[in-house]
Amino acid sequence: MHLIDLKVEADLLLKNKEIARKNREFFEKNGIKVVNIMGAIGSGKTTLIEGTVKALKNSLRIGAILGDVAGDSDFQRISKLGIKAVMINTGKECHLDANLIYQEVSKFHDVDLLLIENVGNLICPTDFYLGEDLRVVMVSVTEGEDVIEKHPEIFRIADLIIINKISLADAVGVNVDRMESCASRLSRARILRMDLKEKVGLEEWLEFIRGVLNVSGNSREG
Ligand SMILES: Nc1nc2c(ncn2[C@@H]2O[C@H](COP(=O)(O)OP(=O)(O)OP(=O)(O)O)[C@@H](O)[C@H]2O)c(=O)[nH]1
Ligand SMILES: [Mg+2]
Repeated sequence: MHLIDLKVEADLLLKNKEIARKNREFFEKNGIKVVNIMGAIGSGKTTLIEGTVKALKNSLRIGAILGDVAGDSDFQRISKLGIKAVMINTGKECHLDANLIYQEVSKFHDVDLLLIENVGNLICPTDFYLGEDLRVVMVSVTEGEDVIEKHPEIFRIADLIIINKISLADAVGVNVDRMESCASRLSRARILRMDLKEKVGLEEWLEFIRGVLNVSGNSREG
């Protein structure tokens, strides 16, 4: 990379950090807990948000931001659950950035929990802090046993790593133990095995977000 490119990249990341700090201030001022869900294309990020919203929407005010390069299918899936949702199409960019989130945050001033689905890939979102409380990185067994090993950086910044679709592991010839030990070599994050189709791991996930984000699932029953 040329020196001038490195300078442009450093400036961009610095600017992103500044705006993420503003997002952070907004979230803290309004008591909003924010989860940035990153992960591989098709690994189950939107399905996880659907499961979370269905389980918690009667006890918490939940909002969602759905990031995709193009299209509104994730937005449609989440909107029809009756929560506040916004779609961000990034066009040629393969990640959300703090400024894109900043444009939308005021719409979520009255939520308890904001779930952000980042653009599906395991590279670009790594460097772009959005002001979130928790970073989740999701992969599924169908991306192959070596998917974690090939994308170390994003797993290093994760607070929680999810390995989804585990009931398909035998069918695709993947050893989940090996995926998990690779993740634990890279990161001290908790690792959750999941299969959203079979409802495996969803309860643990719900407990995790209640606990780590210190939100009580019983505070707004009704
Ligand atoms: N068998 C199986 N299929 C799953 C599971 N979780 C999600 N899926 C399916 O996998 C496909 C992709 O799931 P999504 O939730 O849309 O994945 P995503 O990560 O949001 O995908 P992008 O937004 O395109 O990156 C859908 O057809 C889901 O129904 C699972 O645990 N097991
Ligand atoms: Mg999705």
